[in-house]
Amino acid sequence: MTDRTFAEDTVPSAPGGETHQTAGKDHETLTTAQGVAVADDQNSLKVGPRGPVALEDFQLREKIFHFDHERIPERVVHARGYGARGYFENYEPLTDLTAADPFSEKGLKTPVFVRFSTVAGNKGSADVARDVRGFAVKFYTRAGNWDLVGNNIPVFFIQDAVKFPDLIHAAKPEPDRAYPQAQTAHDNFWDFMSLMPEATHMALWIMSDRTIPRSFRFMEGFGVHTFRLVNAKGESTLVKFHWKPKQGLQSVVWNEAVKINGADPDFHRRDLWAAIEQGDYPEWELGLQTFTDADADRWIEEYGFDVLDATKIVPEELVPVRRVGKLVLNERVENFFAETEQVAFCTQNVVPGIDFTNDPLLQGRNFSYLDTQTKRLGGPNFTHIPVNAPKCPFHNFQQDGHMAMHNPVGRVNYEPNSWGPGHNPKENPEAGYQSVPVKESGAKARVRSETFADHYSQARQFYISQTPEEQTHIADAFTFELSKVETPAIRKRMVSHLLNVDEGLAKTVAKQLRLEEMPAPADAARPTRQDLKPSDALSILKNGPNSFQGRKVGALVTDGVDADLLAALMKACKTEGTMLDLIAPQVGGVTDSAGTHHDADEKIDGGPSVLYDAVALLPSMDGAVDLKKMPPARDFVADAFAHKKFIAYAKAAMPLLGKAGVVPDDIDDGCIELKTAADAGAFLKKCRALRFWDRAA
Ligand code: HDE
Repeated sequence: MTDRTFAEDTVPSAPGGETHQTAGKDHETLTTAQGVAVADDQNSLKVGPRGPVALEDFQLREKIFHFDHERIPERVVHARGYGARGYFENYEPLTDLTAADPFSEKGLKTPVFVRFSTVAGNKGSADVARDVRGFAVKFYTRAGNWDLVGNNIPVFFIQDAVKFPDLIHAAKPEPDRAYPQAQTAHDNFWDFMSLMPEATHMALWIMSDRTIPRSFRFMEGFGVHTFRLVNAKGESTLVKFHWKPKQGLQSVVWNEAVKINGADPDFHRRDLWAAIEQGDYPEWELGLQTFTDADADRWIEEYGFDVLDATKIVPEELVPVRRVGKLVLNERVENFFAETEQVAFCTQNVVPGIDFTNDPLLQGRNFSYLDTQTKRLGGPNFTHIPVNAPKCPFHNFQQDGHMAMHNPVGRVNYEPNSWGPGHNPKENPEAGYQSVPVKESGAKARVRSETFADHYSQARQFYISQTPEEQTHIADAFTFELSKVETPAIRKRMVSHLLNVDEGLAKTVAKQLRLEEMPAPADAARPTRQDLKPSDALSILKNGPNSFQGRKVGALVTDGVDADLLAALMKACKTEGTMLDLIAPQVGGVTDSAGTHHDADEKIDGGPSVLYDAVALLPSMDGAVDLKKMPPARDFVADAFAHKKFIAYAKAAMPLLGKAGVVPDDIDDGCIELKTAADAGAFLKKCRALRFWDRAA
């Protein structure tokens, strides 16, 4: 062995030229899976240095065999996801409503694992695809695991689980051509949607900015179905679950989403990782809408929706959301595969105090999740994997199967038995799970309840609850997606449904598609109600944070950047709780006007403005001349302006702004000149509005 030096590192090297790092005081000895120490991990066992590899090389075979088996089937839906650990803290005992353990005591902290996901894309697809986001929470309660497997949208596409395979087949890449990936903008999807009027409400939600969230941290979550809470006396209340982000709601705009996916396909996972690493722990409040069976029956008459129909919401104006506790994500996973990939959520995982309703979608899910985990994780013992195992004591006679980690100890593995105590669990009528004794009767039939037949009223209510900008985004999203549909009849059919939602929306989409003639409105099973009032809770922009905390500013800097302005911006960002990235022509950084060196976080090509919530342009005069010649620098400015971001600029940046198409006449109240250090604080205050929506298109 001889030592070779690579920059500042010295590495032992063999005559064949390969490097060998060896165990010593800082590093333990590498072993095989059987625990046998490995002497050389660089070379397979050969007959002579240039000879064949010996089959007896168990070390090589074991290593490659294990590698060959590294993948497990990806989830059939929600394949791309990102998880974190945390806790749920209960505000007040809710024992009048439910016996569920997490709600039993004031201040009780229940550990949780949360996995966010997209639905349609494969495991390696981009984060900011237009898609529903999964919001799945596993509560490790003292009474067993409770999984609340929700989405970031409170309604779903279909009313009956039997249509789920069709929905997903239609959304995923088309089977002959195997594209498009992670996109609903294709014929099969809109063909299906336009033949399923029950999906219209969901169509409005997925064409809204809800499906292009700025981050997992800035989106809501919903249990979607109506569940039951049950107290110790066996009295039950119907409930809808909501997660409200303490950080406020925020989405990106579509043109940004398209560019983010190229610049940083891991935008959302990187954001969650960074927030937790920096100690800026994301939080959500759990909200409950509780109501009685009598309320639910009355709403069928009054408003025409059935709480068992997952394509409907219970408007917050009808039943306010009561905030009962908070979810805090404060620990990233140690290993992505062990936790995020292997976590197995099952809707049927409930604990005493929580029960199901007859929502046919929920009932179907209760079969699907257990079934899919068995396939994905290779057998029935996936509950033995640490991320899935309860954190409370558990005892049963389940045994054997692939990878069994907990087998019965001792002689007894059946019940009843006549053996004494010790590894001999028995049923417990007091603590055991009791189903609510709801009376059920009826003729067996494959039938859809007529109370599910209103397909358009709540879709209209959603649309009229949006701000004008949000309505424009919805129309543009329909236009984009339907423009990717090759079959004109499908475009037309979809517009026929939009006519039942809002005539203005349908007309805009038809015009933007350049439809030759307007179709007649789709024949509706029930007429659209015009009397449902707008609900502010349904809009993102009406629920903004009025804070810039947890957001990110990108500052474009060059050598000679004004040291005072940069220092002021750094200080203002810190005060506001905002992250700041320095973007420079070279990753090695810049020297400011006072001669201080600053490392760059990104080279300009790798840090486009779409990755930031607001930007600052702080070149020196000479620097601006250089930046003007760089297309990525021009895009940085032009995109930030087009995406209605707040822009802080030093006077020296004017030529760059001009070259990017932002002429002095365009400078509006969303563009803030940093003349003195004091202006940095004013800029960040403005940023609390997140975007300057008044900017002319
Ligand atoms: Fe899922 N869904 N789903 N789903 N779902 C899965 O389970 C299914 C539905 C949701 O991060 C699968 O572990 C059926 C509604 C989330 O691991 C599978 C139906 C809602 C996740 C499955 C639905 C969801 C899944 C695939 C119609 C919102 C990811 C892999 C009856 C309330 C969980 C897996 C994670 C995952 C089936 C509808 C949310 C195949 C049959 C409605 C967040 O079991």
